Amino acid sequence: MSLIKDGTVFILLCFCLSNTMRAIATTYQLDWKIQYTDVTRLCHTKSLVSVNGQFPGPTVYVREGDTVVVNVTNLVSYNVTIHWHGVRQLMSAWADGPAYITQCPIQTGNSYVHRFQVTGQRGTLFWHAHISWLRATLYGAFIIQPKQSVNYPFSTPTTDFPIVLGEWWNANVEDVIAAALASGAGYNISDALTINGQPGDLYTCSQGATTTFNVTQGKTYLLRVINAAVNFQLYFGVAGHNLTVVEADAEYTKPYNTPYIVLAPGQTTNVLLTANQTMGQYYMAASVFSPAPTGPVPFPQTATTAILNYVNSTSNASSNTNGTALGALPTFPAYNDVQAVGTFFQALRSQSYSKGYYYMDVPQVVDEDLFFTVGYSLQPCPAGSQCQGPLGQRISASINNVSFVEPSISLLQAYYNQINNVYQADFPNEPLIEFDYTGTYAGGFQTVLGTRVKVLEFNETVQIVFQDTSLLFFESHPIHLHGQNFYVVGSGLGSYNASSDPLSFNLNDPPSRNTVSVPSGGWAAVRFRTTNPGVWYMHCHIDLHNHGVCPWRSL
Ligand SMILES: *[C@@H]1O[C@H](CO)[C@@H](O)[C@H](O)[C@H]1NC(C)=O
Ligand SMILES: *[C@@H]1O[C@H](CO)[C@@H](O)[C@H](O)[C@H]1NC(C)=O
Ligand SMILES: *[C@@H]1O[C@H](CO)[C@@H](O)[C@H](O)[C@H]1NC(C)=O
Ligand SMILES: *[C@@H]1O[C@H](CO)[C@@H](O)[C@H](O)[C@H]1NC(C)=O
Ligand SMILES: *[C@@H]1O[C@H](CO)[C@@H](O)[C@H](O)[C@H]1NC(C)=O
Ligand SMILES: *[C@@H]1O[C@H](CO)[C@@H](O)[C@H](O)[C@H]1NC(C)=O
Ligand SMILES: *[C@@H]1O[C@H](CO)[C@@H](O)[C@H](O)[C@H]1NC(C)=O
Ligand SMILES: *[C@@H]1O[C@H](CO)[C@@H](O)[C@H](O)[C@H]1NC(C)=O
Ligand SMILES: *[C@@H]1O[C@H](CO)[C@@H](O)[C@H](O)[C@H]1NC(C)=O
Ligand SMILES: *[C@@H]1O[C@H](CO)[C@@H](O)[C@H](O)[C@H]1NC(C)=O
Ligand SMILES: *[C@@H]1O[C@H](CO)[C@@H](O)[C@H](O)[C@H]1NC(C)=O
Ligand SMILES: *[C@@H]1O[C@H](CO)[C@@H](O)[C@H](O)[C@H]1NC(C)=O
Ligand SMILES: [Cu+2]
Repeated sequence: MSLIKDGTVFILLCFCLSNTMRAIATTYQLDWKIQYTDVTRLCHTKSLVSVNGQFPGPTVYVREGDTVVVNVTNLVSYNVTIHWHGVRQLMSAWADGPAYITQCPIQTGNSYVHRFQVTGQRGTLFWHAHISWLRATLYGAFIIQPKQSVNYPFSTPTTDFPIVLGEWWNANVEDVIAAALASGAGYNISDALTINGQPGDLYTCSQGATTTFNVTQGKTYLLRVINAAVNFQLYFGVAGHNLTVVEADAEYTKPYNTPYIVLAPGQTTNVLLTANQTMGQYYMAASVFSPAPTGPVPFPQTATTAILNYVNSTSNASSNTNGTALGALPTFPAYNDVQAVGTFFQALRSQSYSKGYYYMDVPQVVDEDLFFTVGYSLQPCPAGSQCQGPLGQRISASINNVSFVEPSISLLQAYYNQINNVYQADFPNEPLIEFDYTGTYAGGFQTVLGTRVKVLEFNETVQIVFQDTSLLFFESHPIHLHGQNFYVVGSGLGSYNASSDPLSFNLNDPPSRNTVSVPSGGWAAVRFRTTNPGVWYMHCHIDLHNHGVCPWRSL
């Protein structure tokens, strides 16, 4: 079966590719065994795919400038790869990890050594599997501390808490996606959302195990929030407390005070929390933002929770449930509040930090001007199968009407060794057929299948406008770029207007991100300079749109 995805791939030409390292600070040597381990949630025990038997996987702490060497050995029956999400992989494309883009999958019994230097970034990222749906259980935090000589651009917090948001299926996730692909029927949504692997108090069989974070009254904490969910954008907040956003996707932001944050899958956000409320226990929670406007959409309805627990360090007594707030959840906008989510994302601003190591390079002039429609489409049923999507077909996803077909060897290998007929370097710069992208659509729903890449020269400035389309229905697609961040210079609802919208672009202090949440029924514009030679995948981080067809929701 061919895999039909909404991704494309950039190839940056320059120098020769190399995976050798520059001057070494500390080198971390990690030995990761991909193995089965039994885990019980919601009173269901299953054997899941883990790193070294840990679920969620290990948190990797490094410092900017460090070198990381990870020997990944596959001891399970699935093909596996591991991706370092948001890590720039400067001159180390071979270590990036997406299957069939920069490497062939690691087959059972084999090992693959990732070697890369963490350079020019600091903050919270994560790692996850990058093949099929294995990242549902193969994920963990990747935390880059600033260089020893450099302070945060905010008061140093008392301590930090990685808060990794995820999804739990009682079933084997590979069976879930395989069933969806084989039948063409809808996929089974997850049974729970999780915080650090735990569903929390609102889910059955989960109360005793709810993640608890102890705090001391008056102190300030850094919450490193990571959306490692497979298919959903999430709201996150803490009852009775405001959050101050200070970093997103491992780039500092200007401090932004807000009662809640929003993260697309693939996004990370650091927030400061001051524990200055009455002694007690307070729920932190995450719940789904899903803007599809065509009626109720399937998503986990119950919020995942963890507990912020004020502890009296004098008496060592936990405040337990006597606090006033336990029971109250943080307040979020409606599950489909596109406006509120847009307001949140648009409020983020880069923090230019002038202590000699951080610079901003927002392209003021554009060499490559690209316009990419992102959206749903349909594919015929595979021969002999029954599809239950719209018009008796199956839903797929595409960019500029091209659905990405996985090659059989990695594109980086094909590029590096000049192997022909693996990909075509003709990805369209704009849709071949112009239409009213957010208006009524009367054309065909099928796409062009292909392994088509866009080739960019080194040190070019690139603008990409991502335009959601009305094909089938609107969606907020989180588009993720490997290899480097981009600046999100603008966004809006409706169809992008190339003459009026650029006038309101923020070319001064836009946030630098690796994943942009394209507004549902709207557009987002990003700019970047091509700084990193390699082959870099760009795709929607809703895995359903990045794995084969997605024949879910019928209309
Ligand atoms: C990686 O780990 C495997 C399994 O333990 C081992 O056989 C292999 O030699 C290791 N590779 C390197 C380069 O250390
Ligand atoms: C695993 O990867 C190998 C090498 O790319 C490929 O030949 C094989 O078909 C893959 N297996 C599955 C189950 O996808
Ligand atoms: C999906 O859910 C249905 C209904 O609960 C169940 O019968 C089926 O076994 C599930 N499929 C998988 C692959 O978990
Ligand atoms: C949160 O911030 C809002 C707006 O600045 C303010 O009105 C509110 O009192 C704050 N809440 C807390 C708990 O600090
Ligand atoms: C708690 O701390 C926040 C952030 O510093 C501040 O905005 C808020 O006013 C404080 N609230 C109280 C009750 O002190
Ligand atoms: C902590 O416990 C001590 C001893 O019981 C008590 O005197 C103090 O008031 C408590 N502090 C807070 C903030 O509750
Ligand atoms: C509180 O716990 C700490 C660490 O366990 C211990 O050193 C300290 O003596 C305890 N204080 C009290 C008042 O029990
Ligand atoms: C939090 O504090 C309570 C009470 O002191 C203690 O029993 C518990 O082990 C602590 N939990 C964590 C995660 O540190
Ligand atoms: C909490 O309240 C219960 C019932 O009012 C009481 O028995 C218990 O001692 C209280 N615990 C604390 C730590 O104050
Ligand atoms: C996509 O391409 C197919 C095949 O050429 C065509 O039928 C369809 O109309 C195109 N759709 C769009 C939205 O351009
Ligand atoms: C990239 O281009 C800019 C502007 O043209 C130039 O200043 C800079 O030196 C170039 N950088 C490299 C690495 O070539
Ligand atoms: C785009 O904006 C310009 C300038 O405001 C306006 O004249 C034009 O009609 C707009 N185009 C569309 C398609 O709305
Ligand atoms: Cu998508």
